[in-house]
Amino acid sequence: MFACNYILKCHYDNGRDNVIDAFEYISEKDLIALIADIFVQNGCSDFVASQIAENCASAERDGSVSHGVFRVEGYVNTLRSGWVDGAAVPVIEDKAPGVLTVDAKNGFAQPALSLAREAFVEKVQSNGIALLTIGNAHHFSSLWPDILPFAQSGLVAISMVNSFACSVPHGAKSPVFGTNPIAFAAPVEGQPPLVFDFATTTMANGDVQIAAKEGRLLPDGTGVDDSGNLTNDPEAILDGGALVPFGGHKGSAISLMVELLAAGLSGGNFSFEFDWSTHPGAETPKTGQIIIGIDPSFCGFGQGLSSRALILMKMLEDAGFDARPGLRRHRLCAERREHGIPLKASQVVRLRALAAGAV
Ligand code: NDP
Ligand code: PYC
Repeated sequence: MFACNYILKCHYDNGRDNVIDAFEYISEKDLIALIADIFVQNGCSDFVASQIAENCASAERDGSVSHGVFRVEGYVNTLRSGWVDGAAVPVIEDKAPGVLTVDAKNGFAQPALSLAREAFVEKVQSNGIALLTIGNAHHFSSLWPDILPFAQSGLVAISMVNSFACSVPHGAKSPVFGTNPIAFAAPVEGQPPLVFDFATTTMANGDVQIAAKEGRLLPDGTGVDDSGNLTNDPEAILDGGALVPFGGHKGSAISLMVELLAAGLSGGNFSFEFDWSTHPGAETPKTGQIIIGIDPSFCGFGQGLSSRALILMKMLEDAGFDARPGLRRHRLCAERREHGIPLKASQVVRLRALAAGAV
């Protein structure tokens, strides 16, 4: 454990400091080990526990708070409910030169991807393009950790996953879609890959939950209440209400595409199709994921994609664009690998109690 702990203080005009919360810096390695212990305690195989723990810790490390340590409790509740199989052994099938399918056997998507990754990359590199589908799977995290490694080895990747019915399609009356994220990663010559990854709703459900916990209102138009009226109250969205797709009918159509590709192609459930009420405590959607991989060396007129990407990135910089998606995460990752990951002391106490089997 890193020794470097500190207290976050709030400075007031009267010159006195009020303590808001104590923070503790924990190394990535220690955080992965702590979370993996928790998952093993709750029925995961060592392999699955290490995969999910690594994923969860990397989300926290790179500032994806809605899918980092905050989600550990949700994984635990789900494992305890028996909704997911923490020791599932995925079945991988080579269906065509450009198609690999995985049945995650009611387990988590990340270990399934990990087992299929090498064979999938071979397909992408021999075929120029390939599709990986992962069905019967639980994805409860950010998508960018799934696809970043492809771009780091010169490939382009696009991934989509559907979740649970908590988004009302544009013009509809009740939720049908999930928050349905899309992620994209591409190599940029001499620079970290370009990566974006976001929900196709106004906000991820995880961020709505965090706002509700912290008593914060959301931006206008984030969702609807149980009568279908627009609301910025996270409690109303979570309690019988729903989110809405970003960008009106345009985001709604993209969310529809994610349902069709992620669930329709993988054989997983659409976001409205599964009933987890039989497993109280279950929080992980049982749906599907796809990844499309492209090897740019098969395309273009000789100049590689990553050098073309660099030209575009330079043009964007010249145009005053300073918010290239992915750069914030790469920066945080580098900083926190050096100095550790800051967690609230209360979070660390809770993680240790879970790992000790005390709660
Ligand atoms: P955000 O709205 O925070 O958007 C994240 C993306 O947009 C990142 O690529 C980020 O780049 C980029 N970005 C953010 N702000 C700006 C800006 N001002 N200018 C330019 N780029 C910007 O994401 P969401 O809250 O919608 O999603 C959060 C996470 O939740 C995602 O990782 C997603 O995969 C996950 N999720 C998972 C679900 C599941 O079923 N498993 C369901 C829904 C969401 P940067 O990386 O540099 O910050
Ligand atoms: O934050 O919307 C979300 C989400 C759904 C499933 C996992 N994360």
